[in-house]
Amino acid sequence: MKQSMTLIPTLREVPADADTKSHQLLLRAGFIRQNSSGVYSYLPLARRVLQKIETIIREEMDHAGAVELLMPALQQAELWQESGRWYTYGPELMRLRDRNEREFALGATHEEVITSLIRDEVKSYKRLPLALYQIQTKFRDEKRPRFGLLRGREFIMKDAYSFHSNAESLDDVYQKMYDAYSAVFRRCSLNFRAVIADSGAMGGKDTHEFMVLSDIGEDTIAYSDSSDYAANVEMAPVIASYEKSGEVARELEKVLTENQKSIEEVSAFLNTKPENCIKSLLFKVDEQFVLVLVRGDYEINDIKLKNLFEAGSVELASAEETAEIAGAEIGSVGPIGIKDIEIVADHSINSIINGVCGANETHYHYVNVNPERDFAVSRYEDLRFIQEGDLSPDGNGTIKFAKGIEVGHVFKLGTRYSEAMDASFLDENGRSQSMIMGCYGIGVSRTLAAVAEQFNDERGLVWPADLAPYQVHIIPVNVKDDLQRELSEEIYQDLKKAGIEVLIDDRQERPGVKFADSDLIGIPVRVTVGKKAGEGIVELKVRSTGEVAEIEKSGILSELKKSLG
Ligand code: 9G3
Repeated sequence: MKQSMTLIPTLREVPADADTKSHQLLLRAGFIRQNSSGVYSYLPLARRVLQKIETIIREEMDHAGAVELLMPALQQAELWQESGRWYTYGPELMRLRDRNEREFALGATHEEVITSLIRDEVKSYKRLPLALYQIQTKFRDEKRPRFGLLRGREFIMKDAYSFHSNAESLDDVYQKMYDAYSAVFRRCSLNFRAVIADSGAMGGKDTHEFMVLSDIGEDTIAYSDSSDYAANVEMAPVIASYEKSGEVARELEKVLTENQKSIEEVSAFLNTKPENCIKSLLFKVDEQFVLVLVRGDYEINDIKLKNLFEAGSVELASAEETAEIAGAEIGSVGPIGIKDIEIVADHSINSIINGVCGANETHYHYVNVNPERDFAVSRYEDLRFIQEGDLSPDGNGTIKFAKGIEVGHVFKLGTRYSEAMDASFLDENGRSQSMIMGCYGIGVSRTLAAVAEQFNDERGLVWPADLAPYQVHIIPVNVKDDLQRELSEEIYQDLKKAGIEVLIDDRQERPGVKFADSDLIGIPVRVTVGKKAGEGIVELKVRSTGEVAEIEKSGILSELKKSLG
């Protein structure tokens, strides 16, 4: 490809609103341009990288036994009403009306569409298992699009769905997809971990997220420093034993704690420690209020709370609701004297003797609080966030945290959609059963950004050979010089004939501009045709290592095969 014929609008300056390295570089190197918030055009270089990522995904999906189809982005509301999600999703689901005022959603995901397709076409267990995938644009009206392609409102996803007559078959395909995802991200040269995740609103049980380790990741991974245990911090279980101090229980006492609200303030004021305090927070779980207790040095994990109650929504009670129910402001709430509200506690409460808690009276706390003596708890559960230094849930080593970018997510869905939408089959005994489903997603455009985030240096992008938009970048230093222009053209033709993807910078630009652009774009190998063109000598430079070598024209191909691996 001649650079004078394509569109690579590089920028000198760093765009002000670009908030991460990959976003800055993809803009500056002329890979993407923003159309509106969270909506981008993929310019020719980005399109070529996407194509390579998609090819890797197709190869691994096909190898896993999945078959590609393409579903509509325009999805009739009736399908989402059948699954119930028309009513549970808010403004994030983009909706529109057609010319006849009929309601549609722009596809945020395709469980409803694929289930409605399969329920019409598959009736017998003999046709199962079936695994179908597509690579398609998704729409989600994110409240805060950011980080360029990492969190967009329109993005490219590979989404796959599998249908089974029994759980073993789902387990088999789930494992095949899990292995396929590992292969995809390995072939994309990404530093990733498969982590145990929370299935959230998707229902079902097993689910794993594929996380690319990155400081700008929005998810926190809890991983063991001595085993391959890794989980999304939202769901990592806590296996902790809380030793009780041997002290004798003292008499309960109410004390004035004027304007002391936070655990830190109260414990300091009362000359004790946060781990001796009972943090009490009122939550609204679906429509009922629940008082949740956790030791003062820990945080309540609202995802665990939601899963415990199998709730649709969990949120902190407002200050007004708290005042009305506990008769005090949020910093003075406690379990003693609370009426008609269920009280659940994290196991960590068990270690407290002569502790501190809110007195349900603003500016007052109790000291010498002893659980079970001074208040009853309906259930002790694992309700806290795991912390660094905790024992790893697999018993091996201790937990450390890392930030991750979620690039893939695999789910065992069970019959959540097939029951809601009546996708059933006749089993070998002629009995009608709901199909068992799995679903599997890869953020394709997000993967491109994750690669850009992982592979760059101070001069620009540094694409891994298998994903680069081109393999070789030919730079004639001065296109007005006949020798340089002709030799560059000759090498360009030779490489194309040899099946190498080559970009030639045939623009009439100063050498400095060409080299800066070439570093920015990040093509793995550069061939510079300069002063020694007359002797048939060119310079080869490997972008990732900076290694340079002078090569005879005749030796270029063999050299390139080495550099490109
Ligand atoms: C929506 C909106 C946002 C959503 C969803 C639905 C996330 C939604 C979860 C999934 C589950 C799997 C198939 C591929 C793999 C992931 N955000 N999810 O369902 F309407 Cl607005 O997408 N879907």
